[in-house]
Amino acid sequence: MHIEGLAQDTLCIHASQEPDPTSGAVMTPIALASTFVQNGPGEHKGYDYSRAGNPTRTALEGCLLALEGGKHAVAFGSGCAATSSVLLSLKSGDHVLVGDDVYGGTFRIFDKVLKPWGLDATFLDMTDPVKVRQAIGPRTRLIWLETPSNPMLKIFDIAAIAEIARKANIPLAVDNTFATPMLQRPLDFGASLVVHSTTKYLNGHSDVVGGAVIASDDAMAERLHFLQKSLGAVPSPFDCYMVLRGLKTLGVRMKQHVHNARILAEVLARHPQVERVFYPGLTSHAGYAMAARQMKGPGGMISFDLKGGLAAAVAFLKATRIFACAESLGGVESLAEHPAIMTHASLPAEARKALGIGDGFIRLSVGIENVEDLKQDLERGFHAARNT
Ligand code: P1T
Repeated sequence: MHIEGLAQDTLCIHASQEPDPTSGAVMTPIALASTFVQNGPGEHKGYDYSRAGNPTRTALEGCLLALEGGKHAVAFGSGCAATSSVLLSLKSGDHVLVGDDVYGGTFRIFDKVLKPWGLDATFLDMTDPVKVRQAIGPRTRLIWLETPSNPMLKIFDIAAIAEIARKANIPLAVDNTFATPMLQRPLDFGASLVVHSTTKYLNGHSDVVGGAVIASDDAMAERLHFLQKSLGAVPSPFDCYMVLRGLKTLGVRMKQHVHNARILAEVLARHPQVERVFYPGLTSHAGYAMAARQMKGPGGMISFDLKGGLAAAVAFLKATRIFACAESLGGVESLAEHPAIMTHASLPAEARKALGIGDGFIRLSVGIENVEDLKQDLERGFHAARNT
């Protein structure tokens, strides 16, 4: 199908998902084979061994690249595998500028895995792009950021930072997991790479762990394909199928996530037990104007500071019935978690403190349930927190 000119919602359902030419099956087949027959040595139909390439994976990669507006997409077995593979395209002695607020597992890759190998990283609040330019050193080979960031929901100006990166001849990688291509396409703003944990909104049903990188540049993509094949952190054909299946409803899901999150953020902002709310759709949020410029909606993630510290936060997280206390995000079901103890435990205590991830800090992944039910559920949490 010619996809030029088709809208994002249509691409989710049709891009790279042609009916199977051999049977006419409307849904993409799951090619479980680990190896592919060759007419003679090196004579094959484009696939030789499933780690190097797989038809179901190709279909997923095609859909992701259509959605992000890239030239190449490379799928991985997890978001962390996608992140690691991008970083392994660098070498010992190189330096990376990293947004100061990233997923705890991403921080851990920099701090505990690649620092001992000689990859140097500086974590920096990128709200002011001038500071990014000033922090670029002679060994800086990559700029990496999340926007909205995890878990503070900071918004960084992708176009301004991409322009700084371009002038310095350094690629900019944007982890677009929180926004998804439905709300923000970093390559359109000049980023070179988009990274995803497909575990989250892209799959959308909390039943797959996966990742992907979408690139605008041939050489970078070639290197990533090489790393995908060489390191072998590839997704299974079944998981590729699952993400493709989830992607079909990404458009409608994101609309509902945003709808519900907007309403809940307002409820939290007015609540007497809430100290502060972090949601890019609230006018009180530091990144509100920037989010309105570069995003089509402020997303489905909200963080807030609950009054009463750890005891109140634990009581809250134990009391909600619809918001399950669990790590991860982006599924149809609502989740709540405590970043200091859960997703961001691998950050040093001082780094968490500097960011504002305290004992009463709670992160919500707002699902697509009925919003009145979600409101009542939050009130259940507040009620329990009051009694601590
Ligand atoms: O879990 P995995 O698929 O490996 O993805 C890692 C990852 C990468 N980037 C961002 C922005 C993420 O949020 C994550 C994973 N995050 C969680 C599990 C979480 O609860 O925040």
